[in-house]
Amino acid sequence: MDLSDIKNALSLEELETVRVKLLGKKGIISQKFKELKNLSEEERKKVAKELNELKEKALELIAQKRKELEEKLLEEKLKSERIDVTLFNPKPTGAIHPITDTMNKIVDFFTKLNFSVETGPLVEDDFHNFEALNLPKYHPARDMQDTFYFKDGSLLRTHTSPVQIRTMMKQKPPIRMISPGAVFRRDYDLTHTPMFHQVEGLVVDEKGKVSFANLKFILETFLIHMFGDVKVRFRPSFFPFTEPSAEVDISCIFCNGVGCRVCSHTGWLEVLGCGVVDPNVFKAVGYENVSGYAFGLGVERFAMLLNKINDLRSMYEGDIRLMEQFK
Ligand code: 2U9
Repeated sequence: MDLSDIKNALSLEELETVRVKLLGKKGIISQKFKELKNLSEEERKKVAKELNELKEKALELIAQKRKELEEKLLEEKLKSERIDVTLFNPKPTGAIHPITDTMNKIVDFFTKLNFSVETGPLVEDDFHNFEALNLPKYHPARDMQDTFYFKDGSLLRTHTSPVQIRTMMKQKPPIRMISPGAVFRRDYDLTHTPMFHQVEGLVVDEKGKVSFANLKFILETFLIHMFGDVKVRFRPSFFPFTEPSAEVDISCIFCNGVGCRVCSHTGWLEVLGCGVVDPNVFKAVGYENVSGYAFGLGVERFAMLLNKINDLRSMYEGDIRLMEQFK
C-alpha cells in the first residue's frame, strides 16, 4: 500500500478523489478491513494493527496536504486579485452620485440667470433658523420631533433659509441668490432621510420691482428645463415666511398627467414651494421699502423623479452596485 498519491495530489479535488479511493466506504483501506475476517486470529491482530496505523497515517497526510493546497489557493487568489492603487488611471472610474448630479443641474440653471450661490453653517441658532423667518416660539415646526437640537439650544438647520437671513444681514439689497446645501430633519422612510438637500432662492429689490409674476416665470422656466415638456400649476398654500404662498406641481412625468400610482392618480407631482416674502422677515433683518420672492425645493425629490428611484435610503448606503447604474 502506497500513500504517495496523497503527496502527488495537485488540487483539493484530486485530493478528495484520493481520499475516497483510500478511505471511502468502498476504498482500498476499508476493503482491507472487511477482509480481516478471512484471516487467522493471530494474523488478524497483526494486520488490523498495521491497517489502523496506515489509516491514521493516511488521515494525517491528507489533512497536511489539504492545508498546504488551501494555502496555495489563497495565495494564488490574493495574487490574481491584487489591485495596485497607486497606478494612474487616465479615465475616471466611478459615477457622479445622482443627488450631486441633480444638485449641479439645479445650481447651473440659476447661476446662468445671475443668481449668486451662498452657503452657511449647518449648526444654527434659533434666531436664524426660526425666529427671523416668522416662526415664533411655540410654532409647531420647532417641535423636538422634527428638529435635531443640541444641549445648548443650538440646532441642525432644518432648511437652508438661515443662509438667506445671514446674507440679507450682511448685504444691502438688491439680493439675487440661491442657497444649496444639506439640511436635517428627524424623518426616515421611503422618501425621507434625516439629512437631505435643499436649494432655496431669494430675490429682493426696491419695493415694486419684484413680483409674483417674476417668480412664476422663473419657476416655470426652471421646471421645463429640469423635466422637459411638462405643464406647471401653482396652488395657493401657506408658509410662515411667505405671503401669498404657493405650492407648485408639474404634470406627472410617468403618466403624462393621465393618473398613475406615482402621482396618486391625480396627474400632478408637487415639486416646489414659493411665495412673496412676508414683511415680518424683512423686519427681522432690518430691510425697509423692499419686496421680494422666495422658493424652496428638495433636491432628493427631484433626483428620485428624474432617476426613477423609489427608496431614497438606497442613495445613502454607498452600495457600489447601485452607483454602477449611474455611470
Ligand atoms: C427667506 C424667505 C423665504 C423659502 C421657501 C418653500 C416655500 C418650500 C419646501 C420645498 C420642499 C421645503 O425641502 S422642502 O420640504 N420649501 O416650500 N421654501 S418658500 O422661503 C424663504 C426662505 C428664506 C428669508
